[in-house]
Amino acid sequence: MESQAQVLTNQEVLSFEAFRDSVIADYRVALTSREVSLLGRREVLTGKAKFGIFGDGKEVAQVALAKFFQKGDFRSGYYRDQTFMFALGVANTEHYFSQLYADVHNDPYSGGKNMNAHFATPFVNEKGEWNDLVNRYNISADIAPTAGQMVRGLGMAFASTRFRSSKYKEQLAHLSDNGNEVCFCTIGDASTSEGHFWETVNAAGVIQAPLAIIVFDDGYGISVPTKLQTTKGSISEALRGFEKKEGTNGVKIFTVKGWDYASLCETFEEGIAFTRATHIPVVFHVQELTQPQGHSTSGSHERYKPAERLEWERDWDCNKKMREWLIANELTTEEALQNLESEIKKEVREAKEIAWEKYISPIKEKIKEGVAIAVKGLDGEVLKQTNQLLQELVSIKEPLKRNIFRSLNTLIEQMPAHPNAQAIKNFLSVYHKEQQPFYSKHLYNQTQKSTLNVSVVDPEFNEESKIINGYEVLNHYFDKLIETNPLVYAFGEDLGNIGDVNQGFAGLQAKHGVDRIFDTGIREQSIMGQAHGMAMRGLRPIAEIQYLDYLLYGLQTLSDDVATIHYRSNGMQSSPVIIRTRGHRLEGIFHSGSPMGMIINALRGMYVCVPRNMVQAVGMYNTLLKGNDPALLIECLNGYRLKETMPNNITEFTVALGKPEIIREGADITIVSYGSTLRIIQDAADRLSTMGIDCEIIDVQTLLPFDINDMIVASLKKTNRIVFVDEDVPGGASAYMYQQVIELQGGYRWLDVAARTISAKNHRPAYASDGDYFSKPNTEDIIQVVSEMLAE
Ligand SMILES: Cc1ncc(C[n+]2csc(CCOP(=O)(O)OP(=O)(O)O)c2C)c(N)n1
Ligand SMILES: [Mg+2]
Repeated sequence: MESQAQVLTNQEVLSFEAFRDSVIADYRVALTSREVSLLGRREVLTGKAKFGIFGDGKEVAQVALAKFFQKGDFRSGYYRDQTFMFALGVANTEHYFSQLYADVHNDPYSGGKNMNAHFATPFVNEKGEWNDLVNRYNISADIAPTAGQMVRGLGMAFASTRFRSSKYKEQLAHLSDNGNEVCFCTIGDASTSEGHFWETVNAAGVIQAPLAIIVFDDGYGISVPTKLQTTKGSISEALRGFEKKEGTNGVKIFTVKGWDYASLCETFEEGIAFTRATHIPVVFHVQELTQPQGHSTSGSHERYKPAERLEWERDWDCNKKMREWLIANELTTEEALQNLESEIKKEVREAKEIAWEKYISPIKEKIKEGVAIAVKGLDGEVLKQTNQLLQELVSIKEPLKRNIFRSLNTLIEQMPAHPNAQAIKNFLSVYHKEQQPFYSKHLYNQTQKSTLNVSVVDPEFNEESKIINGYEVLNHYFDKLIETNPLVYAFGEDLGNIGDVNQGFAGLQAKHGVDRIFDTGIREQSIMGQAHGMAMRGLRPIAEIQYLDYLLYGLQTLSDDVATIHYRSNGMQSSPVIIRTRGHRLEGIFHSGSPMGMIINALRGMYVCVPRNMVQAVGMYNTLLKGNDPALLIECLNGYRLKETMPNNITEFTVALGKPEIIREGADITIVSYGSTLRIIQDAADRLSTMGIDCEIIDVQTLLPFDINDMIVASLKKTNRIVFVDEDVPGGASAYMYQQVIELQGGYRWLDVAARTISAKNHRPAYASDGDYFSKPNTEDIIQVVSEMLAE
């Protein structure tokens, strides 16, 4: 759709008419957006939609801002940005209402999955490949957790710096125009209290990326006023120490009143052009905004805003101020404005009605269809009873799909001998099968770029294959990878200069440059966001969390944003980040955790790889880089100095995800595990074999996905005994593996004795080797449990 906002370049000599027309066009968008907010709220309060959050009070600032958003730019914003979206023409009122109604067919931003005013545009096509992002407005899919968008915005802005310095510009021409793209990152005043905001501003000040942060300050975060949120009651004041000075890095700060159209245009024009050219980040503190209808449909602001504040908000409403300014400057007349206002009211109402009809008609049709099936061929008492039971369904004014399932199922429950029972069941089953995918699809990539489609290439070895330390395998691999794949960037704490704490990248920054391999500050949340934003723009970052224990700092971004990006954008956006970390076994409470249950439960939407050694890890990196899904890969901390044979085809061989490997064959019991614990199990198996017990050991290799071909149950059929072992707490990932095999794979049918889990104790591991022995599963624990199972 063509933009309604036009960038006025300096060279253009604008006639008065052209200027006036563009101002009136902006005012039209502001009015339209206000009308959408007013009607939207009413739709929720009358029960046609579930919840609503609107952009009223921010309209004028956003039409001004949209003028400077160019094709190729990115937005990482929040739920108040509807006017900005309307001004760009990438959202329209009908679609807005479709999303408000959660219409899976007609919400173009999330396919009915996200709340209203959570926008997105397609970054990838139906084949899963990146679109030409240079010639379109790029709106990254919104999330509701406040300030979560900051770290993603940092990453998208940072990507511009890499594109600008890349040696492979021609190859990347569809992704960037020499790094000229600015990332617009909007946020509410109160959300600047979050750590994400400060981490992002600090990181942007250090790395110098074209990030434009726009703080929309309406004085409140729901009911809590600015003075309880922000030091000195002003975010621009609080940020002064970050300000760039002559000879320093930092950010440039602007303040502007949110009702002053002319100043807003001037300020945004200057600031956006500045960051685009220099890559120095900018912060706009847009002050004196209002919330005409309060925060959301969940409450009313009369409850907490003083009467004087409410009166001030009415007087300083941005649309009202712009209207006054238009008249004062003789850009239009009262009469023309009144005509415009009623025209817009009509337009918005019509668009809303179209959206509602599109949403509700198919549901009403289904009700008709279901009722027709239920009453077909009936008469007399049965017909009467059926009609009575379906009365409620047909009289619902705004029916939901779930009403159909409830009513028709109730009918069958109450009249089990109903002549049409089977036909009703068939109808419901078909309808359910048709509808479920709308709510569940695109959790992972379903195109040919799915990581599960990557073909298997076996590792090649010959007499000349080197036997070297695990970390050296990684080091050789990363060296070749950076050389051969221009999209790959590696970064994290201590990863650049010293080449990571276990030397996987040792010497590689010196060889390949600080552009490709670099250090970051200690800021896990924004390292995750930095990688995520880069990956969304088509790069292939490998970002480090130094130790698994510190993944918690980045987990919010991974769980809320990375893991949901493909799902919530309904398959229109992908973020194939690789998060690299190491863990499971070192020492003490904060250096040896293995919180795998937490991780796999938080990260549905990502893949989780747990390789037992560095060669397997390399095979998994190769697989991940060929697909477009995000993943976490946990290397074994105690494996870097163990000897391994390095495959000759180090950058080609792959390890398929979801395919366990039998690493020791045996007949008496199946022991299922992953990662470092396998070494303890192998030790136990050796000792058990001297006792005449023959163990089969299975490495699951990846927890997400888990054993997609039911290999483990095949082993259980042979041994009839199974135990799941890991270093997580009881009920953690061992319970997950148990559920997968015993319940989902139907393993319970093949058990001679009850299946067991062996895990760590209920607490974090105590310090030093004996702390480890008494906290985590050890060889003796395994020998004892397995012997007991064999004796039963
Ligand atoms: C992490 C998180 N905490 C709390 C909330 C609930 N919440 C939603 S909006 C909001 C207030 C945000 O205020 P502000 O940033 O000023 O934006 P405004 O809504 O005023 O534009 C809160 C507390 C949330 N969505 N996410
Ligand atoms: Mg606010």
